[in-house]
Amino acid sequence: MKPKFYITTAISYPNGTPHIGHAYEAMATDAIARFMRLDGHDVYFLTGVDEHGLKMVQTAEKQGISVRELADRNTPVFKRMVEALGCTNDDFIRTTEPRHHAASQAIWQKMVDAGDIYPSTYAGWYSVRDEAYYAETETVVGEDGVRRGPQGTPVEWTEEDSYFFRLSKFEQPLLDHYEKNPDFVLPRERLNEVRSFVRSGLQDLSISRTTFDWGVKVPGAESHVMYVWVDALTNYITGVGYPDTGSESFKRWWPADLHVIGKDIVRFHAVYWPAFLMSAGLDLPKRVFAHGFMLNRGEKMSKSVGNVIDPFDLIEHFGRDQVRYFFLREAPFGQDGNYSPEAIGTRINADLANDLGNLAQRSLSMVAKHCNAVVPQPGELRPQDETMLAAADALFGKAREAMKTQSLHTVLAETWSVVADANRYFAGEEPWAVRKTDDARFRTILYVTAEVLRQVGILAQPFTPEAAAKLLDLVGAPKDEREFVHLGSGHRLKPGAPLPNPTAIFPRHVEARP
Ligand code: ME8
Repeated sequence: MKPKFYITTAISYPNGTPHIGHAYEAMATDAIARFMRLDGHDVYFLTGVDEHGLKMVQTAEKQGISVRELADRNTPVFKRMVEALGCTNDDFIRTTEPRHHAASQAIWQKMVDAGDIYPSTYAGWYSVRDEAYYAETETVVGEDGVRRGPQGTPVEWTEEDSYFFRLSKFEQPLLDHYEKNPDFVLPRERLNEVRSFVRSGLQDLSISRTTFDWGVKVPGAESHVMYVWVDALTNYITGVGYPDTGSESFKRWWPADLHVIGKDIVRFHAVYWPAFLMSAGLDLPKRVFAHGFMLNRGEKMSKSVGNVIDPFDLIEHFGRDQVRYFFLREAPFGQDGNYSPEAIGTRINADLANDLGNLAQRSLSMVAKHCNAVVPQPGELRPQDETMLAAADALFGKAREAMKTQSLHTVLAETWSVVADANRYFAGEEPWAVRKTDDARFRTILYVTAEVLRQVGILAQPFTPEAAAKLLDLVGAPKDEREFVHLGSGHRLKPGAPLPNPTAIFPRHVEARP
């Protein structure tokens, strides 16, 4: 039986349409899911939307519609975005679904049974935009007189009857868990932040609201709805069949292997979520990876600045694979990155159209024209051929090593460095000149180039799935030999295999503005 890998994105608030940050997270998670599948894992990939919370309530009020209508209007757009990006998710969860209410009530009950939930009154600061409670010491009053939380969003004073979760009880267990599992949160800096937050002392957490009724009802206290983060985090277990912990699905997939989230919501995933799970007697996820923010030329996207770019426009303008490649290559995964239409256009032209696309086009056209459109028979290999093939054969080890810490950009950088080697090799060997004097050598150069392209194609599949499939067709890689076990020297291209007519895999992108 294959090893399992359960991976999730955060679930987005559908209080508006999706932005590039949502798209970034979805494509990165999809690339990891595809990588793990190609690397022999049985993968379950969950994404979805977080439809409860005060932010949804307030947005609906502003728009003069019901919260349900707001969710029904935007959720399908998130679903379409995930499809437009080519995501291979197995499920798309909405937190308003009955299965999710049942799961949230069940985990709540477990926490009650453990003695970790008690009624009291909350009085403190709340940020609607972050859907987060902050200690007074975490807030500051700005020059404009507005009090803001640590993420810069306004907070409002909130006082109401509320149930509390005994978060304070989990201070030491959490610290012990971080100590024993130093890769529980990556990148490492994020774990350090979390650790110092926990060390500074955990207050019990207000986990229900009584001033609005949009949410999951608290079992046995119908006037309370759960604090949105209690039910939102629970989506990760709803998605695999909770509360039926005896089900095949739950036993197979839980605990999650990887939660991919943005750096602004680490506290919820690395403090609250493991504490809820410990209280409920459930296993903890193996890892939380916090990616950075995608900034438009260094600035945060905002409607008022007018720099919000619609993911659908980008995909339509540049192409799905191109957008995926750009975002996953441009910024180290885990750090902030910048994008602009110019930067996307430049990268597409340089890496995809020129480096990979041209090499494939030039070499395979020669094969089509001069080698009867079959994989050429190589002659004896020279040292430079061996070196070139060895670089391609070494790729898989490097990629797998990089993926152990979700270093997506490293996988791409290593792969494209072999593409650069192959360009140097091809230019240096001058097959167009050699053809006139030494046909066997000519075929060898083309064979080696095609074999390098095969391995590059296999490794590019998680990132640029359509173009990679096309490249693999063009070099004659059998359809059932495109997984990572087929990388390296054991599955070289078979001389004589027929090849289709070479067509461009990545068109050059001339105009840079969407
Ligand atoms: O936080 N760049 O939802 P959300 C990169 N519902 N990532 C970004 C980003 C940007 N500019 N802006 C947001 C929520 N994100 C909760 C999650 S999970 C149980 C509940 C990321 O719609 C953000 O960090 O505000 C988060 O991981 C995801 O997009 C959804 O953000």
